[in-house]
Amino acid sequence: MFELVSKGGRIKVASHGEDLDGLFSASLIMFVHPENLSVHFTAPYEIKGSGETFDLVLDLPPPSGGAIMLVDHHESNLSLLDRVRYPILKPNYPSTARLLHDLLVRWEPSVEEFSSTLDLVDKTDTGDLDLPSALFTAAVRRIFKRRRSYLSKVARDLLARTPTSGEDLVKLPSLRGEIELIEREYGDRIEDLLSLRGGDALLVQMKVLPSYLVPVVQLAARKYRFFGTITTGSDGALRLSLRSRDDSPITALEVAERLGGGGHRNAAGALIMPSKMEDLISMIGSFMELELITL
Ligand SMILES: [Mn+2]
Repeated sequence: MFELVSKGGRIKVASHGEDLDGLFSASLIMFVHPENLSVHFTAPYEIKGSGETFDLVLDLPPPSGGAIMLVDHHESNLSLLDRVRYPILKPNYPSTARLLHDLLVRWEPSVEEFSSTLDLVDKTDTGDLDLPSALFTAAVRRIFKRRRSYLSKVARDLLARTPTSGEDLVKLPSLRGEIELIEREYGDRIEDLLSLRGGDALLVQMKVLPSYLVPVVQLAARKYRFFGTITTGSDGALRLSLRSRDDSPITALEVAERLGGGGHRNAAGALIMPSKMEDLISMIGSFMELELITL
């Protein structure tokens, strides 16, 4: 099946450009097929409706233009497999990079040397972030928004450094400048946020903080039974990202679904019009004490 990458011809790959799983999946392909490769970093909301065609799609929904092969672990993409000639989608995998590694290793045993980084990828992709890995994800998202072709450099850095911790990630030479910039500009606010006492429910409306900092803001989530971030899209709609703990009287998914969104039980999201904010506040407020802050 890996004729696709082994045949030596030009291959066109799309991977998720907003997190470590997508980047490291791209890194593994760069390792096994270094020549004649074009990697496009994109996001689910961009590629899903795209008429473009790819040879290989990683950690993303397949485009409506179709793909030869898909390697992915998102259950939500199962309904789109008719767009792919050879789909490999395993929702039980914690990361796409691990699935890709397991497929590649049979054919190219030397990918084994990157297995120490896979534990870190699994951890970050299942939402288990520490401050350094959250800062890494924020930096990647900032680059994705501004100059995404630079992400190839970060992907190559991951191969060269084989990071095994969040500390390793923020030390990647290609990211140092970006991380320092974020810390300089927002370090104080981040520190305030992370020293919050915790409680029942907290919603953070991000007005001054840019939306790429959501992964960092969400570090405060574990101190609350219910937690959400609210960012404003360019079209004026509000993007909610919700988290709940098992001791919350209402799950993130229940709230998201009532607002037309979806996701997982304790991590879900929705896109709402600003006029729906009242509904959101009264819905959560009817179950527990709710704090709302703007940052
Ligand atoms: Mn993933």
